[in-house]
Amino acid sequence: MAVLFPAHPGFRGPMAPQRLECDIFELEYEGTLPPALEGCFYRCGPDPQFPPKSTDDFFINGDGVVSMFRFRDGHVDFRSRFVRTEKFELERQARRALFGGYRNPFTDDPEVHGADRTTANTSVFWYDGELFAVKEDGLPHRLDPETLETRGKLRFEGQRTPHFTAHPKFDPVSGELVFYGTEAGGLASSDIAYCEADGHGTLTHEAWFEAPYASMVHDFALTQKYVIFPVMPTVADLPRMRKGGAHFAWDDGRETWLAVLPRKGTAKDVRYFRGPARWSFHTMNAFDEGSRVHIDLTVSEINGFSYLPNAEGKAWDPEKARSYLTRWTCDMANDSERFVEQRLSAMPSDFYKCDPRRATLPYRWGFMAAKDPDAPRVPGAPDTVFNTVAAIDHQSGRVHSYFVGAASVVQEPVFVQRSDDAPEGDGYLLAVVNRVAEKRAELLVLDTADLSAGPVATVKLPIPLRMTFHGDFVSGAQLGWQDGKSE
Ligand code: V55
Ligand code: FE
Repeated sequence: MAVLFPAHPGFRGPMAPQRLECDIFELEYEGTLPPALEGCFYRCGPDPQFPPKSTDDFFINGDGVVSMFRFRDGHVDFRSRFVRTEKFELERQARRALFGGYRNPFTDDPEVHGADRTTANTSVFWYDGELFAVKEDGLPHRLDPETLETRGKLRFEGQRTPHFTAHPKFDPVSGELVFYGTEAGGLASSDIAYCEADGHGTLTHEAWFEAPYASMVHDFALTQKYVIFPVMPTVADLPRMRKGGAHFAWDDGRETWLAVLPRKGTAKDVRYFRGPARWSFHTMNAFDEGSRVHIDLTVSEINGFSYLPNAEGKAWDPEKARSYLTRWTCDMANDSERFVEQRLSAMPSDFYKCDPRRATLPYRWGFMAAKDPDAPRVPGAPDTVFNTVAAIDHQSGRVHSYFVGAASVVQEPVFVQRSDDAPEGDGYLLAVVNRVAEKRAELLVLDTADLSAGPVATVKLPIPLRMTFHGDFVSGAQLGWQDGKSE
């Protein structure tokens, strides 16, 4: 008998499972740590606790790991912990994988039937003084912001949806949290539950509507007046799942449907705008301009995940899978049933952020991980990895960027404002970079005032950090730290 992860590249080289739970105190760093960074930078990503039941398992099915860079009084400490989901605890007891393929309960061992399968592996967010890790097929798991211990799940009183998006939005004007659950009515159902909560733990709105088909709605868009759910042809199918097949397949025979609802609207208010088959993982921001609703998001012609099957068995085309910052516009005043599409940047990009103070509002600055297509491939890494941190100035259309170096892969950059009253977009970007050949990672601190100048500080890790999806910065003030009292 052997205990081995699959031999394919998704589990080897830079993608090798790490299963890292560790504390590293007093990380090395070069440069100057700006005072704005007093606080914690959290990230969430998948890492399989055990070799999967199937050798063709893929990356997004890994167990959730949350890592933390803790900046305090000029010191940086690192910590990482698995999220103690029900799946994690059951498998740890058994010392092997009990749950099968990505979001397919029919591939699980019978003994775990009915257990919570979510891995909480996609993103972290801070809400009402608490830290949460979440994946879109379950509820957020509450984490202690210092120890990263798991402390139960978030379910609002009266909440009906059992699922919670990994991309909740915060309305900076009202302080509301806006989220949704897909497949809310059960596996492969087309029910979307649209929810709003106030800033202090009370659910204020939950409206279910039926989308034109059951699809992965990984992110959505929010303005002051509207909420928009992009239904795109990454389609869920129950009969396929029952046969042990994939939860989702790409089916470009279908159109893209944008479900637009007025804020706090219900099923009767849904208006659809259609367009050609498109895929988007992430939204940068959205806003109202008169009767028009603009949605800025990354758009590709097919799903970016090479390992999702094609409904018609077509081969995955990496060119069509490249995604670009794009603006979709819906005009609520005319009776068109189509949305208008405009590409905003020629550089492939994803993993977007905006200044949270301008979310839902007209805005100037957007931040992203981008790809300089002329840089040499990173050996062993997928071709889709990013090598550049970039900011777009929507006023001029100009993109400012910093190439992170050869044989290096950059993860999602996270924005930290220089101060509470700093102008929009003025501050820092925190980005984890893997130096693949050297098998170690760095955290770059870039100043948005001059991105191309390179990092103002570089924090060094003695190990690589497996690819993560999304992160968030939580300030010392939010964490309740007392000024000048180091621990
Ligand atoms: C994404 C990630 C997921 C997932 C579905 O960023 C989509 C895209 C980490 O898990 O389950
Ligand atoms: Fe995401």
